[in-house]
Amino acid sequence: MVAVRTADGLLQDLQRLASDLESQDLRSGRFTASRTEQTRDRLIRIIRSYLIPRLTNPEAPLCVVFAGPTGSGKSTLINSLSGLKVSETGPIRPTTKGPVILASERARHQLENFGGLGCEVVTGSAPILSHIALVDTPDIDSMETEHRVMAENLIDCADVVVMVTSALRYADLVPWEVLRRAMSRGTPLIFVLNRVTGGAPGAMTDFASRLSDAGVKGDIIGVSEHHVEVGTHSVPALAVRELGRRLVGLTRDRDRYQQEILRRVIDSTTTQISDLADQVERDREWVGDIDTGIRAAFEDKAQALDLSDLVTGLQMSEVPEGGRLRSRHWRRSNRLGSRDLVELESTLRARLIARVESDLRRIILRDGQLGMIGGTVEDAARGVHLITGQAIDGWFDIVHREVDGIDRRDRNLAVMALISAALGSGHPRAAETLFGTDANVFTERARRELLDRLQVAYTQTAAHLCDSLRLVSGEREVDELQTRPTGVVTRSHFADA
Ligand SMILES: Nc1nc2c(ncn2[C@@H]2O[C@H](COP(=O)(O)OP(=O)(O)OP(=O)(O)O)[C@@H](O)[C@H]2O)c(=O)[nH]1
Ligand SMILES: [Mg+2]
Repeated sequence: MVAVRTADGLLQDLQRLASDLESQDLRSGRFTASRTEQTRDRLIRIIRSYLIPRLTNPEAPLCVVFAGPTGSGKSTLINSLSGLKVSETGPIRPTTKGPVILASERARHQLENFGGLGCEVVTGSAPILSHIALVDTPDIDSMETEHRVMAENLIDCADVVVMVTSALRYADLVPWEVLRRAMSRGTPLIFVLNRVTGGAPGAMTDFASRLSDAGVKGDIIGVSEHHVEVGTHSVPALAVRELGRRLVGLTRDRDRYQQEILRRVIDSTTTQISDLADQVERDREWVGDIDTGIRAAFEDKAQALDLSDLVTGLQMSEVPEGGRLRSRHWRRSNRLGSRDLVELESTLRARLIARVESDLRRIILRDGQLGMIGGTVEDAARGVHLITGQAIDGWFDIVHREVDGIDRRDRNLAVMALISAALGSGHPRAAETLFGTDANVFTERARRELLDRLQVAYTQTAAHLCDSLRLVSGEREVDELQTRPTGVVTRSHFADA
């Protein structure tokens, strides 16, 4: 009888930990989101699909997950260990496309949802199945992302991982990433070097030194090359005897073994949760710095805004000084049509937008940290068009209102003279001729109004850029995720360990 003894409340603590992970918004910005979320999803899966079922259902068989590259012989080994044709094998790669589990009939219902995946469970009465379930996985080196993800999910819920590598191709096919991932969870690993032939006696030692060079620990079992029986898709029982013995050996002191694995997985999972919480805090600080940096840089640019050359080359720079302007003849022959004014305003509008946009690009290029946000720049540039465009249109409205008191026939000219004077160009006396002695007041007011509006546009552009980076800085607490794991570890000190 298997009985995993743990302190009261461990299960509830794990449930809460999983809920904490699920409910926290761990994103700190567009560029940190997916990495953090992937880690979080994996830790939730380990708690919900491995630890909690293991604790609530201690009698479930020990799950041995066979993983490895396509064609390494996983399905053939599983068929051979069980003496049945369970899993399709074959020359067409990859052959196994979904999880197939071989178990005793008694354990069927506990395994249909193994690893949170719908699994095909095939039952049999081979002795090895009395305490063990053999889990066949799709290839881990798959071109099919779906296969790889499935295999990774299954490995995350294993009590033991059997990593199968073919002696024919192992040199370039050791899946280091997957191995490290399996080890990071605390799962015991057994390596099978499959299809070892008499012609390559050094393969086992060579394989062993490759693993140890990479800091990977685990027993290695060699399985010799044999003829595969056509009907059963298996090699003779003799070939897998040592592997079978080793696996059955694990179930002898099942209680102790199970507790040891649980403890290892709890330790590694809780450590990773604390690390994740720390990482999220660091990410948040980092994005907080970016956020502050962006806003400060836009503020600086807004303060240093220079409008002096904006009207260069435009017709408005030719507004003459008072004497000629006073001449009715000149005014008649140079009367500004409203279409000319619209054209002039639209050129000026484009120049102002281009100025803010070029400041935006300069800020982003100057900041190395922002180099990675490429696509966001275009998004923010579109924001500049909208924000700055609105600011300038509002300004034009004001300028038009300022000339209300002027003779209707001279209004377009007055708008131009005011714009020109506000931007520091044209003859100051031109404005004076049209606006009288208050010309300075009009000019200064228009100038201030434009600068204020542009400053707001800079602030809004900075906010828009920060928004499009989806920066989430420091407010939300990850305290729960930093403290609760410690409680879980304390409780996981089993009564009889
Ligand atoms: N001669 C010989 N052929 C083998 C042996 N083991 C596996 N094979 C053959 O190698 C091919 C691949 O074996 P599978 O068991 O399907 O490999 P797999 O790891 O399950 O592959 P996927 O399901 O694609 O991930 C099949 O054609 C097997 O018949 C062996 O010991 N000797
Ligand atoms: Mg297979």
